[in-house]
Amino acid sequence: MAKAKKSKLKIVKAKKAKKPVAKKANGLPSPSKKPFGQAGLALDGVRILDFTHVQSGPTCTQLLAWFGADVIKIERPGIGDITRGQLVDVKGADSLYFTMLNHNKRSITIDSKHKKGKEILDRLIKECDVLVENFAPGALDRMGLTWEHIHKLNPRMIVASVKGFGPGPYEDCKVYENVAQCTGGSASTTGFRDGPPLVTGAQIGDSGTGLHLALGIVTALYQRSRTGRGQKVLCAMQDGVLNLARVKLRDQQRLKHGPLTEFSQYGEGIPFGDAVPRAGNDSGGGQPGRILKCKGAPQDPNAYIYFITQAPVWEPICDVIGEPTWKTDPEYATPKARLPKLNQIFSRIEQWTMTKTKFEAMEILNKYDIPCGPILSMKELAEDQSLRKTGTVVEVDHPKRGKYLSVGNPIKLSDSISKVKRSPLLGEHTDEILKDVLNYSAKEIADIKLSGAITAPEKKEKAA
Ligand code: CAO
Repeated sequence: MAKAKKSKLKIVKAKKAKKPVAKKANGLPSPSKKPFGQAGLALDGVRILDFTHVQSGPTCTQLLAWFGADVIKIERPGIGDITRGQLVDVKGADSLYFTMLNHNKRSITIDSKHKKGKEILDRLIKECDVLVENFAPGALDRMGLTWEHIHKLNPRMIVASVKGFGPGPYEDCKVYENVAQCTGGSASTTGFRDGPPLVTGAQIGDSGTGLHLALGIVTALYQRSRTGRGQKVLCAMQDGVLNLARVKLRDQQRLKHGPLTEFSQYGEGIPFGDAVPRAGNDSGGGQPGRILKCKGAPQDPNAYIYFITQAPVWEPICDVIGEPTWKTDPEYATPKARLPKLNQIFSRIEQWTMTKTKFEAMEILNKYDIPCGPILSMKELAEDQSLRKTGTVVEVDHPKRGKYLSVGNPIKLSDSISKVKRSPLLGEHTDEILKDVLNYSAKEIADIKLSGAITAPEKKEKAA
């Protein structure tokens, strides 16, 4: 692992990591005496050269930073990650797009095409454990940072990349979120049967692939602890989306053996084609489910609840909705008998849900273990106190924009601290990294500044 050095963010605390684990009399480690999530930093001592931008790569390196890796984000002088200036809400401040994807990182500006910039990057490669990038295909090589070059400088280096596609006909294409959703099988299976394909709001192409990449990186680090060798890690966005849509590939194969009986269209007598159709809000788990109106709908666009008619709780469902005879009536008593009547059954259940708010319905149904979930708006999630308590929604303070909300680390480790720290300003840690990580002297740093390798062109003119 890279040597831990001092940083203003104090992400790396090498001393703590080296403390021996307390042993019980039988020689086995004792559980930590610290409260949940306070015992240390899981990735303490891991240093990441973060060459990522936009969303997919930054999602990955933010997760690693939350677990305690020292993430050094390389940005283009004067410009930085393009998202700093995208969807700006507070003039003069980094956008929420950027701040919410780059917590706990340090920022250094380096022109990677400048001779001196290349020299700095080479020194960073020797000091880091992992290089993460999501440039367009070939861009890293064009900077001179080929796998061979990197591996020669640091054979332990793991080089992790997000690309739109894996090797194949589209491997040279640039890809954004919705392109990945469309090419990974999500869009063709999302939406209603009689409408066009739909993309989802969850960023399964970008953030989903970033998550996959983070797993690839920690797995490669684990393997390196045995082999001593770095390796390449590649996550293609198309592959990531397809992985998340795997139940639809399941259904594609089931189609050969007959209609998909849990789909509404089966009950409506509409024949299936040769590809998995869009299922609307039908549940994909084999237990029929729908989104139903609650009190306040449709004026309130989120007064809805997801309701699953799970077979084991069919009897309580009948009691709750006031149809006790359906428990024994052969027309309704078995899942098979119900399949052709799902529209009628759900419309009866909706008559009941419309008499309750989504929260009242949730409370009643949960007493009987009837699976359901209110449709929560972003406003409701932002105000949810239980999510604040667990750190899943956090308030962060930023010197230029003030307080804002973010999603914290959704992965909770009982022994690892996961404190969310604000994103860095562009180049905020340039001097600190040159000095503390790369051991450049004050004179060398001054020369580097004059060279134009770490400053934007207009600043270079002023200095000259
Ligand atoms: N110094 C100098 N040049 C730099 C630099 C730095 N610090 N950082 C980046 N650049 C240069 C790159 O070298 C590249 O130059 P060349 O084209 O001359 O090689 C140039 O900036 C643009 O890089 P790019 O092609 O990656 O960026 P783009 O805005 O044109 O494309 C994107 C963006 C996302 C479509 C593309 O990067 C991509 O397809 N990435 C892989 C898939 C991916 O992650 N998509 C998710 C996007 S949303 O999360």
